[in-house]
Amino acid sequence: MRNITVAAAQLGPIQKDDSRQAVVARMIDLMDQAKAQDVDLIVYPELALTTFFPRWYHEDVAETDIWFEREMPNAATRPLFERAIAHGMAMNFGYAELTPEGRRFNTAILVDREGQIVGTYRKVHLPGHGEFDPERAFQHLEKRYFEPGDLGFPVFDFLGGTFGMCICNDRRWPETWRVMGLQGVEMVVLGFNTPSVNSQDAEENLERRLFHHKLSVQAGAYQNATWAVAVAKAGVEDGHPLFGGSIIVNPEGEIVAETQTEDDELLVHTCDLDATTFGKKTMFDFSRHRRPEHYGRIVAQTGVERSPD
Ligand code: CDT
Repeated sequence: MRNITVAAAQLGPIQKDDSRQAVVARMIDLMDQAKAQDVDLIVYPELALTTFFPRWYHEDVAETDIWFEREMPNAATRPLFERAIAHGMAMNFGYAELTPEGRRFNTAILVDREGQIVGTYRKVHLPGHGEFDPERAFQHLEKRYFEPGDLGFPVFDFLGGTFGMCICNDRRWPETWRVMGLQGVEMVVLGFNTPSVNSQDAEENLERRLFHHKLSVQAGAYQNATWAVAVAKAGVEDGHPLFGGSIIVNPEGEIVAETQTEDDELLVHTCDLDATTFGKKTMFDFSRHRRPEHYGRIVAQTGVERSPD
């Protein structure tokens, strides 16, 4: 057995005026609760340090600089790193990254028990739009404020296993999971901020939106025989609701733990990384069963085409 006790540290809403310091204090509180349950790895949401700012339109992208981190750790997040080191706890969280070259990414990091950043991931599948869209009930401007990630989907030797990351909308794309599956991933950690309503379809209900979220994570876990830990930022942020539904999913695709609120809430589960072996050696033994000679379209085209193979 290779047991890892993991905590999904769901965050409730973060308002526009909430300071980084106040958010980090909430994250530390969840970390202390996790320590009391002997957690090895704590996973926080996408853009964990701020409100989900891509809902706000700015003509001048530079006006969003206040939501970005220029270095990590920094003055605001150092207390989080220090507490993690004191607890000997590894962590994962997302934030808006502004590089020294002025590039902007929606980023997540894996931090080891000694507080070292050992893995960086930059969100590849940016949802939404790049210009103000008057047709939508609210904006989702990730394509305006971020570049698509430039690091692919790497996996990392971490806590005695093989770990990967993705962020929010990435979970809906089977390519995300398979690229990590092909590297033998054993646990995928991801954070999300998902609106409870569809800005382009007021009829779509929350039940269906949660179904699509769970369907995506459960399918990704099952089809790649990996654990998955999906963590929400939830609740009403500046009048805009985000759903909860943080889940831990086993390599059979079954939900083994799920949050019940839209507030700060901790889910803890002990995951045996060896539980990934059965699926990887049988149904999803890729080396025996995959037929890549028939998958060329997956990398050759983006949109739908009926041209001959
Ligand atoms: N943050 C994020 O990626 N949210 C998306 C919703 C996009 S709606 C335009 C998601 O896939 O949950």
